[in-house]
Amino acid sequence: METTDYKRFTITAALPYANGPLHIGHLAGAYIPADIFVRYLRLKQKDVAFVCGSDEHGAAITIKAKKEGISPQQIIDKYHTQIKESFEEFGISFDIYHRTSAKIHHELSQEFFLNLYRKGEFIEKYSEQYYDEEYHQFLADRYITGTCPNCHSEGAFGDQCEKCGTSLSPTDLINPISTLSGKPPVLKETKHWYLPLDKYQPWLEQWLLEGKKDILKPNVYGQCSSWLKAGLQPRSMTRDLDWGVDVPLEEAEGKKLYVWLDAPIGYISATKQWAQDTGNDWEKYWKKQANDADDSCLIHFIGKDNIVFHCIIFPAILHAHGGYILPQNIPANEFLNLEGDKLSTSRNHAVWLHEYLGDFPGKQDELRYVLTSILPETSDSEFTWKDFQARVNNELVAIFGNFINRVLVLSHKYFDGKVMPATSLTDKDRLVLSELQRYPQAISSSIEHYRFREALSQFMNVARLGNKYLADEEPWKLIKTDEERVKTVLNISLQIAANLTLLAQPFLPHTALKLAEMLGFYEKDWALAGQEALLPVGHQLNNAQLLFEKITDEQIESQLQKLQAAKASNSLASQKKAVTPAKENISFDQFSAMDIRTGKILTAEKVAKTKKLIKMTIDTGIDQRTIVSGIAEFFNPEEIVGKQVSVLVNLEPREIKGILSQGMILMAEDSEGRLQFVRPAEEMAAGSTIR
Ligand code: B3M
Ligand code: ZN
Repeated sequence: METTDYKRFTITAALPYANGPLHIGHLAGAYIPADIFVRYLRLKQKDVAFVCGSDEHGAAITIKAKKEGISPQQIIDKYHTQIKESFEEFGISFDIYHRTSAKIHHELSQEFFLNLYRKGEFIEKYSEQYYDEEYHQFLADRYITGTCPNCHSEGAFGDQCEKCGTSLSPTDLINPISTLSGKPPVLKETKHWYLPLDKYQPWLEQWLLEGKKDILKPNVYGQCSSWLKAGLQPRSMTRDLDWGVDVPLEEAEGKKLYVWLDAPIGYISATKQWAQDTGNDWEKYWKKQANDADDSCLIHFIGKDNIVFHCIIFPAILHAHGGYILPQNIPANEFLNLEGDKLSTSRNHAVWLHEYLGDFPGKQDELRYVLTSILPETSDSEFTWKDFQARVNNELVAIFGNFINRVLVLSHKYFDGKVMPATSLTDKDRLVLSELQRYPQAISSSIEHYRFREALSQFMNVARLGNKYLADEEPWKLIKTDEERVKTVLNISLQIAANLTLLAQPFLPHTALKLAEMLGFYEKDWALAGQEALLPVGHQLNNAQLLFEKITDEQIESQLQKLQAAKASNSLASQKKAVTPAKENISFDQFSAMDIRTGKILTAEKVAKTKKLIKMTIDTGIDQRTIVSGIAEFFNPEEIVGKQVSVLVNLEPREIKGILSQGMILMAEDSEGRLQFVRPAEEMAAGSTIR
């Protein structure tokens, strides 16, 4: 069954975590594709429920709350509002933007859990988990850090090492530390309820790999088949956390539902809330109907990092619960990068939607247009400000805007803004009109196959068609000699403009509205697209308004500087972040007891069988002595002979690898652990006092 054979659609877009503002990667990942698709379905007169909302549970929220020193509730209230506003500003036309902290969501999630629990679907298992005795709390993966067993770098998390990417479980970490108390956690027994994904494997292989082989995008299919080939394992659906949906069992006091159990149920609870608010029946959009043909077509728009949850875990839960429809397709996008680097919230390497609107007020559609042109539909793609400027100026302004402006201005100039009759069509006219008829079907096909970049370029071909036709016919010259011809040329151009008003709605909703007002044409039925008489003779046009303005070099330059500034402050912040805190104060007497002198390295050699040690003979001005230092990873012995150094000469001698080392050479160590000699700026005689 083709997508648009369905009468009703349930369209979901991934619930963004309410732990930060939205950036262009969010729009390009799930939300612009979903919005184009939904606006198109509505133009096809389909019955659509388009639902989304804030994902307000899980460690993503509690970690942010800890970082900002406020409560999780304050975090979600702050960012839920900001995210909702950003979606509205950019015309992402949800029927409801809900939130998973709502009571209706907690109740539905608990109903799902109890339904599976009472059927005995869950495996109940005890396991040992890290527990922070000072905070009396079990630790979620992200709350435990330690040394990565794979690359031995510090700061690996309980679920993943961000340095080498290895996915870990907390007990893999070397020297684990709780990020709450800063102390080593203890292992404590705890009980959880596991979803037996292995039990559903045969059904998933049939429903997903067999049934959707020709439907899923290759990037989605590939990820699913590798997950299934690796063999599904039971996955815990509960956590020891103090934030989330309570596990509805007496014995589960203090336990919460795993965020990826409750979050997708958020699509259903949002639909329930919407139905309550609008007098609709939510079950039509989620429950299996008496007659399969009446089932709603469920499509999840997501980014590639959510594929397993939407293709495997959530369908398994719906299947185990029973009575629910299953997703017809999950057209996940890949990732968008920015100026050659990954988008990053933590490094502030992003184009934040609320900031974009501050810098480019009223230019939502320009960003929608450029992002749609570069959607990461089959592979990661790249946003650059230069490309943004080029596409706006060379396509929107120079083609689409130019065409509309000309045909409106000339219609007002020559015929008081009225649509004139088209008489005695030339072959060229007929060719243009037959071209015009072809595009709506081409755009439909691209949209229905989730190829939105292609759909947009087909749309722009209609603008190109009009722009070229008007430029070739040159009505501003003809008007002197053949007014009838000009009437025909402008009539045909206006029919193209009216088509653009219809066809623009999925992609550029704000522009479509402006166009509708200028033309006095407010149709919202895709079936009309391609027709050559959408504007009847005599129809009165309204005044022309500028659709797009050029983006200036200065505007682009300031955006690039903003990114540079973020990068610079990041590196400074990372240095500040890595600075070890100051030690306890000492008295002046304690300091003056140290005798530090200038010295010179006379000889240097590596200490055998060690990675870090160099043995040196130092001229301290007082004497020549042997000192051993751990600097071999940063300096070659031959390169330091003759160099000036600062030496603590009254340090008690100590034996290092059998060598008596008499003193210490002062080194500076940066946040990356790199070493540099500390020495006076100018050469000084050995034995000079440093104080
Ligand atoms: N909150 C988004 C993410 O992984 C996640 C999606 C939930 S969709 C039910 O960034
Ligand atoms: Zn690692």
